[in-house]
Amino acid sequence: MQSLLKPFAGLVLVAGVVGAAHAQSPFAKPEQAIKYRQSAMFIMAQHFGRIGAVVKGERPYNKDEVAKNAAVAEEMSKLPWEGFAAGTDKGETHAKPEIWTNAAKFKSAAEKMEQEMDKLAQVAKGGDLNAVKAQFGATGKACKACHDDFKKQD
Ligand code: ASC
Repeated sequence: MQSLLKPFAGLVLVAGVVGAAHAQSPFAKPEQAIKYRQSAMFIMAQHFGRIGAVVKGERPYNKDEVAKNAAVAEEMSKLPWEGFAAGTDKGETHAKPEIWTNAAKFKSAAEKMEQEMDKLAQVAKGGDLNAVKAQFGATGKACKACHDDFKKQD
């Protein structure tokens, strides 16, 4: 009996590993992962955009307001990535397949954006508008670089 089952032992092991990988996903459905990452990006863009309005002179500079917006954007910048789970490349998404086929490059582009967003939050606390302007530009470049490579154009 044991020898009869042996050929299936590997299969059971693979099934177990695949099952565990799926069980680790915090999302019940792929659509939820997509919505989650888009929601984090949306909130981040809203708060980054409010700083952009100050940078462009469309909104008066208020140190505390900019610092708060930068802190929210920084917190959001940490969230989207777990939403790019396996099997979430299809559906209502602008995600390019390269996110999964070139995962190392995507990870480094994502980390670059997180780092720049973190710097923006630090600089914003300082209250120097010119420094905020410079770091806003650097952060926007990191957003754009990742979008150029990994987001389909609308
Ligand atoms: C934003 C926003 C982005 C980035 C990008 C920067 O405010 O929503 O996606 O900045 O446009 O180039």
